[in-house]
Amino acid sequence: MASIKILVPDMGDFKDVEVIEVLVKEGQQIKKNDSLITLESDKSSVEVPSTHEGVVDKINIKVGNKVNQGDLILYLKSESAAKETKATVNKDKKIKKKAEVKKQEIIKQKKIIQSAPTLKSGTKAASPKIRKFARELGANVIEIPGTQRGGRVSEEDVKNFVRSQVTVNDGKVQKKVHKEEYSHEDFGEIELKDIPRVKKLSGPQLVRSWTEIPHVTQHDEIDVTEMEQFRSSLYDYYSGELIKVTPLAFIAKALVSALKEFPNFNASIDPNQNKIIYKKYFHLGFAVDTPHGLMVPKIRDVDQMNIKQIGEELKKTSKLCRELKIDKKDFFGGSMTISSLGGIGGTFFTPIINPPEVAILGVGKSFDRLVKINNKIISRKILPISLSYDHRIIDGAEGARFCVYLGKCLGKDFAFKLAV
Ligand code: CAO
Repeated sequence: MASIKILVPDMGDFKDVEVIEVLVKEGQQIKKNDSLITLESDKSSVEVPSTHEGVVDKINIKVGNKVNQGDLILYLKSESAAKETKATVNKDKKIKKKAEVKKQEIIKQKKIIQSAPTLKSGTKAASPKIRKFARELGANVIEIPGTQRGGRVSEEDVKNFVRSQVTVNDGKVQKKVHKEEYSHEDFGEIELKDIPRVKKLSGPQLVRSWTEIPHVTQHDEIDVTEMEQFRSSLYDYYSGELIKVTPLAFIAKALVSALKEFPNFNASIDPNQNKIIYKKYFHLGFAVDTPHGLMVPKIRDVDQMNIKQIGEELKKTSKLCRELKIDKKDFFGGSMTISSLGGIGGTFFTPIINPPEVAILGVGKSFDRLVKINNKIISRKILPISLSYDHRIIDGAEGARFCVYLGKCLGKDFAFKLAV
């Protein structure tokens, strides 16, 4: 079996082109024309095919290397190569022709061939279509934060990025230039750190929500005195042990009830068909504070759970998030989100809707308030809530009714019913 060298072919004007992907492994059996490596210049990327079939013996190239015509890619053990020695001259011509065709293809179409999911830093995974789309909008795909698996860039990421880079002045689109009058170090010592990965991923989604959705936030207060008494009196029927559930489990149950009563809150807008999608399931999102940043996993079919099960599911899911063991799919497919800061503190805030959902319920920390009832001053437990909703789908009156309904669900007449 002959050992032959596979070299980088003629790439025309392309010099010092970066290897962004090695597509074969040592010991791998490959066919003629199988792609060996992907090269990427600032204009395009191209896969280099094998000139022979055989077994990859030794790879001489790494991701990140800069290569030119004639550089050694790998050694290939090939039976067919031995037979073909005589025809080498013709072969060379064919290879050159093939490389020439590739070159023309690159120049003419500027077509970018899909790059690998694992890339060295400084390069980005994106399909040829997305790269082309980004280029057409004047964006460099390398600068765009990708929200897909492995940081892959989607069309939506490109749009969000471009939107974040421009302002519209008198109908003219202008590139945003963030220029501070002074730099931070002019005022003292500073430290530069990378934005954590989770925050980088959630950033474009938050910008999209903030800039695209007309938010209205309705604040309200719910008297949860009886609910709280009931919560602290929950015992396991068999073991007699106290059941520890936080108010959030009750709030989740009440929210499901409200979603059934107000289907507009369990909906999404389909911008392509200009329609409203009504969801028949009740998968609630919960904002979870983790050391890596905010995550919003979904708990599925909350309508089929009792308070205790919701409490357990909440603990399990938030643990998975904090240990970065949560499945990516669990961040999608929600009905509505609850963002509870009740365990930390504070009252009202303006939660940002998590698209494609159309509403989010913010929950603050409950507090005691003295109120006059039947001429008596008594202490009641008050829960502050802040409901943000998409005004394109939900009217103010409906938002207010939703809050009133939630108040009833968590109020003295209904809290007990929620537990079953
Ligand atoms: N009022 C008063 N006390 C509350 C409360 C409320 N609304 N909500 C929770 N508490 C209490 C709990 O009962 C618990 O008390 P004990 O320690 O005595 O049992 C304590 O506060 C801590 O609760 P918790 O926060 O651990 O649990 P939770 O079920 O309420 O919340 C979770 C779980 C995962 C949502 C929460 O841990 C978390 O990460 N919250 C932050 C969410 C966030 O960052 N939101 C902002 C997103 S930006 O829009």
